[in-house]
Amino acid sequence: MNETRRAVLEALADGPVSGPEIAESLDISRAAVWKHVEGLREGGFVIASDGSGYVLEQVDRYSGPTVEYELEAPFEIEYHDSIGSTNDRARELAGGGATDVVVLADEQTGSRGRLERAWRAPSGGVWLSAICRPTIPLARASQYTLAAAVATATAAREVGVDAGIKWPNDVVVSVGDDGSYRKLAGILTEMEGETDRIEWLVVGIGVNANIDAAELPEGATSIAEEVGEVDRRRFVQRVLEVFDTYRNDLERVIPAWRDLALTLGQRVRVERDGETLVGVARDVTDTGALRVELEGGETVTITAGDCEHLRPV
Ligand code: BT5
Repeated sequence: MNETRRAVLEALADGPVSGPEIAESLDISRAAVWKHVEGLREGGFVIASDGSGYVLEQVDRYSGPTVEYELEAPFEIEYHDSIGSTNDRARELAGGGATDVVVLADEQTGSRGRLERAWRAPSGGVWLSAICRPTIPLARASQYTLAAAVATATAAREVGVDAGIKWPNDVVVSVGDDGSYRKLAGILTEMEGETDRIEWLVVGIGVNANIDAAELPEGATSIAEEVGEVDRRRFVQRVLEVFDTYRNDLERVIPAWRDLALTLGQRVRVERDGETLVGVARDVTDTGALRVELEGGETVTITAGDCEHLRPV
């Protein structure tokens, strides 16, 4: 949103205020005020007008301008009702030099999980990809992914979902105390760069927000299923705000991740170099690798892959 439109919006939020008053205080024409008011209405802001002037009444629609409004993080939002994959679009923008842009969609028709697995993304979810250009070595990039998991789990907990993190970065709700869970959100980070420098990083976050479980794959859950529908605008804002806090303070990511992790202390099955290993997950390293104590007593470090929670023996 450009500066003038933002200023008009702020004046309306403090309204009622008349068109001429806004025109005078911002030093623009009355016709320009009218154009901005119409533009804001199209962007999802409900603006009433009566004898005393214009006033901002409601901000509940899910759109780029409404998510940017009152967002306490420096992201510009590019919103789509429907798109193939927000990560694909973000990669395209990143290649063109964009930074701190978030591609947000109501629905995705060709979204991806890790290892090119398909990701179901019907209307009603929160599907976003954030473009970042951090000045960190490649080895620390995983902290951005972990920060995204922390942000998502935190925002979900704030709306009452009993969410936790399953290594490496699934946000899940546990069911029963035997280690089983339902998946609420997934994260896919993609990047370009060299060992000592990251060119860009796209952090893709997919959260099953206002979706019926029937529309999701087996083993998945949604915020609507757990606690009822949420205000997606506010939810996205919280995810981005918490993510922004942690990306600016990477030292805090691993401790926060540990606090939210359901995997630590669990019996797990993991794959390493085609080998299946079973043991108890003990900790994560500074780069987010999982430390697993095997049944024979040896401890191994798993840097990437999938992990399954098992029933305790
Ligand atoms: C992930 O992969 O969990 C990462 C998902 C990232 C999706 C976001 S949405 C915004 C952005 N744009 C994209 O195109 N992608 C990102 P993975 O750990 O590989 O899990 C994939 C598996 O989760 C699939 O094989 C299914 O079993 C399951 N799955 C698919 N859709 C799901 C959903 N909506 N909820 C829960 N599980 C799902």
